[in-house]
Amino acid sequence: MKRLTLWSLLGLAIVASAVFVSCSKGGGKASVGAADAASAVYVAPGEKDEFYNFVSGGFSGQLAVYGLPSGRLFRVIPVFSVDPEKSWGFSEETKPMLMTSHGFIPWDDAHHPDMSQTDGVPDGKYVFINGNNTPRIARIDLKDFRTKEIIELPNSAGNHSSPFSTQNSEYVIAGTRFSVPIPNEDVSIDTYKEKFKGALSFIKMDKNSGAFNLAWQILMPGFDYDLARCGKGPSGDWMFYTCYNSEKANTMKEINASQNDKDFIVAVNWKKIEAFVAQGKGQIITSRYAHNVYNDETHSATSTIKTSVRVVTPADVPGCIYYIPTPKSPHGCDVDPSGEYIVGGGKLATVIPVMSFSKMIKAIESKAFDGEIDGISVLKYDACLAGEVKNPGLGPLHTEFDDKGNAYTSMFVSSEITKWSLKDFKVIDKVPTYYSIGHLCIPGGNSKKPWGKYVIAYNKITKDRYLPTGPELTQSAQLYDISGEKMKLLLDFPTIGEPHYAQAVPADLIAPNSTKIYKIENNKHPYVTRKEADARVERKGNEVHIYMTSIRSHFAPDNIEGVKVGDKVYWHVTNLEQDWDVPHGFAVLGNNNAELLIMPGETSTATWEPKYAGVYAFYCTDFCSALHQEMQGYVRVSGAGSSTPITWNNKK
Ligand code: K7E
Ligand code: CUA
Repeated sequence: MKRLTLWSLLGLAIVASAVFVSCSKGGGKASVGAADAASAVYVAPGEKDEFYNFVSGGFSGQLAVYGLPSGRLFRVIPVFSVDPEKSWGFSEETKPMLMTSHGFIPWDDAHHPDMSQTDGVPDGKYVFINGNNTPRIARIDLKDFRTKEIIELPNSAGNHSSPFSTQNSEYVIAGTRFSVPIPNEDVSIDTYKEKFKGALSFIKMDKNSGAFNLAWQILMPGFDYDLARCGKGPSGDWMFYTCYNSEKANTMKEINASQNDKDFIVAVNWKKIEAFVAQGKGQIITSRYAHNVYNDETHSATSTIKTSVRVVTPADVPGCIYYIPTPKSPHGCDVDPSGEYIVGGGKLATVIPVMSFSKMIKAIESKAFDGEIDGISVLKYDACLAGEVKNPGLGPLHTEFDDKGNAYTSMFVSSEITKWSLKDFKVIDKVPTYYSIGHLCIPGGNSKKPWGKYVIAYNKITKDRYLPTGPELTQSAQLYDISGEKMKLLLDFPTIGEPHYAQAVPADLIAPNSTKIYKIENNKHPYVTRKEADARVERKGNEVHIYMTSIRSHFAPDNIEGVKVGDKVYWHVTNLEQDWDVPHGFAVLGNNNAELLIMPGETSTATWEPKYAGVYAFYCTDFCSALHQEMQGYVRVSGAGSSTPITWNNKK
């Protein structure tokens, strides 16, 4: 009952803080003059932004790309979603990317973009992001800003403490927020305490190709593994996960998972476990999961169902896993640039606990234990504690770091960012956010080398900040200057979906490597048409394959006859352009799919099953030239029993 009261109070505090700040309009001393702020974020026409910002779309399943400091939206990358604009999940080539062991799933809840790293510094190659609901991890290639791989995670549910890269992207790491029976089977939920386990997954990444491979899973006690972070520098061999529900409650978690005064940060020595696994330790168990890979040469994805995974239990890997007690259901788990401090965001705690990696190692060596849980030693809190940040605000969640020895923690309940020093753990500054900040991001702020110029707040509620759009308002980001002692609010900008975590890096890490075209001679699509003279139509039973080309400003062929009702028509359209930024589109009347939007040198396929006899128009959907309106054609559909032969022409 007491906990319930606490939560109710926190709920009131959210409302109170929102009302309070909404009355104070603009944030008082925290904001600079409007003209100064405007010039600080102004990117003049023709100029480019200094940073890319990759922001999770939350329940949109997508990843948004903004420029900083302008806050301009450049691109929405479909990941765990279908996107009619880009035909993602609609074209034959991309459908396999959304396959899972449960079939085609065109949606997920994407929270945590993380970037590949080299020596602890973001390297601009890949962004990883989690699907929370049907556990998946995606890899997005920053050469062409496309999702190239999605791996499903078996034995997981609520893939939230994911994905986080080790300091050389040897592994991308994922953890389950909801424990489940492993193997999952038809058992009473009351068997939670005995049967349910929390899987922590280690996905090996090939540094050259980026290819994923689910290397092993650790079957942990049935807690809720909430967030995670890899160590760096001295702690580079370790992973840290916050967990709550050490009560192992399976009902009324709001109360029952908030009983213990402390939950844990789990410290895992992945390097040692890797060595154990290399000796064949652990066990291969049956588990079904999809592994989807997009091939840059065939411009097509394949989906494979895998049937087993290696699992290890803590008992298999002695000396590799420890619990560090951490106050009150911690959420965020963040490691400072030196790799020495691990910050827990105890969302119900009144302080921010900061753990010391070197003290943790000493505590392990001197066996400063406080008992054990399921065979895992619990370290003494005081033996690992570096210090506590006092009076940081209410509801600490996530922490990022600058390059001057400071940390910035988001305060969900009191809607503010608190800046504090890693030297003495004293609060230096606070600024209000509008409202209910979740994650925050500093360019490189989770790495060894932050580019500490800005902090961006990602907020859950915007109330009166924007023009109203009915009951649902946009969620938003706010950009603050952190180059001085005091944080200064510069800009609000709306975001897509619900922004959780984000990554930001200097533009010159990515922009120079950006793909301009796909070379037509490298196109190995099975239905490619490399030149207009090869354009044709082939019937195979009731399948009709149209080998079509597009180039400014016509399709070949553009008149087709001989399709019949009952046929399945595949439009394989190759864009012959070899010029940057000249896509062509394709759409045909009555198509149950989306348009195709085909990049230079790419082949893409729309499937069409015409229902009625008649003549149908098709056209290019992308205004590609002065004669774009002429980029059009007709297909004749005859009755099911007709004998109209397949013919086509290549009129220009
Ligand atoms: Cu704090 Cu899903 Cu990272 Cu959102 S989580 S806020
Ligand atoms: Cu091609 Cu419009």
